[in-house]
Amino acid sequence: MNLGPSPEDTIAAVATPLGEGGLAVVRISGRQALAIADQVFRPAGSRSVVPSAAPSHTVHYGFLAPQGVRVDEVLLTVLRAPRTYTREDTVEISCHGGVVVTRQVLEAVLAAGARLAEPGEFTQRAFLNGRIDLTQAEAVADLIHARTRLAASAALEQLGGRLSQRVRAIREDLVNLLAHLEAHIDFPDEDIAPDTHDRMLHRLEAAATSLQSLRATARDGRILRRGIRVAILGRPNAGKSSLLNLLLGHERAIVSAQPGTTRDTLEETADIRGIPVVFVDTAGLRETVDDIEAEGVRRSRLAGESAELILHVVDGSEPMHPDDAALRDEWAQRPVLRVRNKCDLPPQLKPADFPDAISLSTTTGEGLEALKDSLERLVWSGGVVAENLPVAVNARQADALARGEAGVRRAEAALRSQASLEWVALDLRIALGAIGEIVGQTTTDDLLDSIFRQFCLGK
Ligand SMILES: Nc1nc2c(ncn2[C@@H]2O[C@H](COP(=O)(O)OP(=O)(O)O)[C@@H](O)[C@H]2O)c(=O)[nH]1
Ligand SMILES: [Mg+2]
Repeated sequence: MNLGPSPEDTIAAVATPLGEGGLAVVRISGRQALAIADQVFRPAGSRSVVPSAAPSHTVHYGFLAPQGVRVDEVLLTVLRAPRTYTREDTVEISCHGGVVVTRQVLEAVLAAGARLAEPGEFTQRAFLNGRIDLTQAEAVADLIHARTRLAASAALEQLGGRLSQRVRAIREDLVNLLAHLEAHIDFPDEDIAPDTHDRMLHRLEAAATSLQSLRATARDGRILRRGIRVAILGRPNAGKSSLLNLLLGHERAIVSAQPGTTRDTLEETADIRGIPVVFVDTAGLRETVDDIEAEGVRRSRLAGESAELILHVVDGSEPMHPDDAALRDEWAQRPVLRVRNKCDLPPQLKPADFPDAISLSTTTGEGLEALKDSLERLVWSGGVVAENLPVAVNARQADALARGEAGVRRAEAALRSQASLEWVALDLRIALGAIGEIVGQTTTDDLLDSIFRQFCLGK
């Protein structure tokens, strides 16, 4: 793992986004954090103390003044190990959020002996020092990157240890089982009693089922973290751009009575019932002699192919057009929601021609909630609600769960076929290794590197 020169280093970084803001925070963590703070900070006031003499969890007013030259007026927080994010001595300097000021504060701290932190290094230390496990470290990144409240609350659950608890419970049971098996291996003369044998099989089966059901949450996890792409498709003038604007709640796309107005695809993210949805508005699908429009139609088709879900929008105030019938049939096997738009006008479209369609009017907003309901139902595999959010594992966790489950199933098969207990134990150890990776009990340097590299600087 790339820890830099040594974990003995005291590290520092700007923890707030770069750019102008009211405040910025420079964070320092490590053995020398307080000594470094002493060098750069001049407390103000008569009863003031230097950072190294200050009690833990106290805030101090003063000046950042390396070598006696004032750089900024700041608030400095002293946090002593072990009750800190990294479990190391930590100092946080809140300075004014100007680009130059922030850089000067950071430079002063580095000049006093700190090293610039790598991305995610504070969190990496929290993990290495045992304050959080790997699922919790990943939850920190998920929380920072969350695009909806649902995604944020899922991340917070994981940060609180919801996933860890479930994984640890499964692991603990398998560890006990392994100890049991090993005792029998050590005393080969004693046969396993039939009912003990059955109980062992039952426990392996239960563990495999639990691992499988955790892994099944990966789809929801992917949706929460990455969102889904929904392409809005249909003929020109059906009201696709109007629908995009309605879904976003603001006028993003140009709406016009002139067919062929939207020529390029245009995408924007909206929060639909907690789901981050990337809506892609497209050019109307029709035969055209205009080169630019033809390119737009080609891109629409591409958008439709790469989207997880299609919103097929049809103008309900007109009879079914052969092009729409062709699109309807073309997408029969795809996840698609049919929208019969312009329901504020007298209907001309026969329901049988466009079955299961949601009646909607982008003009009056009628049908919008029904559309969101359908979208929500189609997206989640189970009933996900914010108050009762199940765990939602990420791709790395799902991969480890799959290997864990495979190992448990092999152990189960070996035990069932009366194979040597050594084989059963071997498969179980492989499974335990994989399960241990989830929380970080067993890890490799590469794995840790790839996880923490995704973090922002200063976290
Ligand atoms: N009456 C009515 N007109 C609509 C509705 N939705 C869109 N329109 C009109 O239909 C025309 C085409 O809309 P637009 O969103 O640009 O369609 P697009 O080509 O599919 O993107 C515009 O004149 C809109 O004002 C609706 O629900 N009711
Ligand atoms: Mg349009």
